[in-house]
Amino acid sequence: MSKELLQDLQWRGIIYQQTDEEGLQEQLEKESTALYCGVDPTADSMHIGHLLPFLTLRRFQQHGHKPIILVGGATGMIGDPSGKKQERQLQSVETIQHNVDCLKKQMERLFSFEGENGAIMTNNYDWISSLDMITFLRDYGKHIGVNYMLSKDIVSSRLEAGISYTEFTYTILQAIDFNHLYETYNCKLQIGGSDQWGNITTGLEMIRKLQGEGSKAYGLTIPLVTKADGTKFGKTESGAVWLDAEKTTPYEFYQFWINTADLDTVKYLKIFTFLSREEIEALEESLRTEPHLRKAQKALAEEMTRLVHGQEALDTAKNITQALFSGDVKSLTADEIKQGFKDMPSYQPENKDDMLLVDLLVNAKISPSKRQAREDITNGAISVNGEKVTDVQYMVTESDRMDGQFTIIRRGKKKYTLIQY
Ligand code: 485
Repeated sequence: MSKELLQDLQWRGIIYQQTDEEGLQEQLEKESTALYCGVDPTADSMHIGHLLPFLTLRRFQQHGHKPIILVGGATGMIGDPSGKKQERQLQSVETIQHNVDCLKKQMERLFSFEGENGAIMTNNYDWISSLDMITFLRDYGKHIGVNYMLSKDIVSSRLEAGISYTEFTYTILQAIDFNHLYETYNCKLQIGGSDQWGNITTGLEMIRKLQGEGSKAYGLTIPLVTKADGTKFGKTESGAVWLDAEKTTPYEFYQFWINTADLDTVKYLKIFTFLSREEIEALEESLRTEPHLRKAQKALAEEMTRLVHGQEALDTAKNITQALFSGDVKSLTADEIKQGFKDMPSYQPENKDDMLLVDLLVNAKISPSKRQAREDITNGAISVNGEKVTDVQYMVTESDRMDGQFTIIRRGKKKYTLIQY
């Protein structure tokens, strides 16, 4: 069973580095194994960059292993120097606590906590905050050599720019976590992004020292997600792609995935979705023989939106996409309009008076001049709430307001503007 799991992870391209490939294979075949991945509460939401290690935890869970999710209430107060060129700004205790609560809620949606191998949620504040200085130095610090720490890429790459004693110590805290979870849940494996290799191996060192040479634990890292065009994955013009629907609406989330380049789509289907090898290979074939249908991108966007936001939000996102594409926007609800038009041009008239469409087009900067506005109308380039208007005397009135507050103007095929009263 677990042979299949590791083979599947290999096929999907989810494995970057492993500390002991054969040992781990044996361990996973032998018994249901507890494994963990941690995240620090640096923000009140995860973004899609965080998703991959946690989806990987879920793949282990599907194969009978036990996932432990760790939210770093303590480590978040220190700041992981991994991958950071500069010292981090400390966050307030209140902010960190708020972020911990938000991240926990997001995790609850991603995992099943029921049954024998149900997920476990932990917070390292529970065991690290009560550690006193003397115990820290005698029981843990003593086992990790400074030379060993200095030799890690993370630290050596920061020596020139500078690194505080605080951030330098971070890796020991994460090592204490691994040892704690090893003792408490018999947790034998830690996974994380490739930047976590140093922290994971420090944990293995700590376990070896504290649990004896006979102890066995493993580390596995996941590659950084790349894009074929060389730009950074997970960013749009408006910033990171968040899992929180308030920050990135399900419609924007859906759009992000559906706009995946052909060259990246199969890779993302493999690493992010739970579609089977057969399903993904069929989509790959479709991408090759009928790319204009964008079946693979659609499947990717549907799977990811359903996974993170649920079926209902996916239906809404598809509805908005379809309406904006066909121009038939009349059926949209107020919530759908808000989501769909979040990043589109909008205009707020000074008052709610009736207005000549020509004037509205100019005021909202949809047409550059009155003359052009009249021309646009007579040419049939303008529609109001999805209906073409060709009368230059057309008055925009209360009856043109959807839900009493929105008028949607379209110029040409794609250029939408939202008039908000
Ligand atoms: O015991 C642990 C305590 C904290 C952490 C892990 C184990 C968090 C870790 N040090 C960290 O900083 N992770 C990043 C974060 O929190 O944003 C990212 C990693 C990325 C991937 C992701 O978390 O940079 O590679 O592991 C889940």
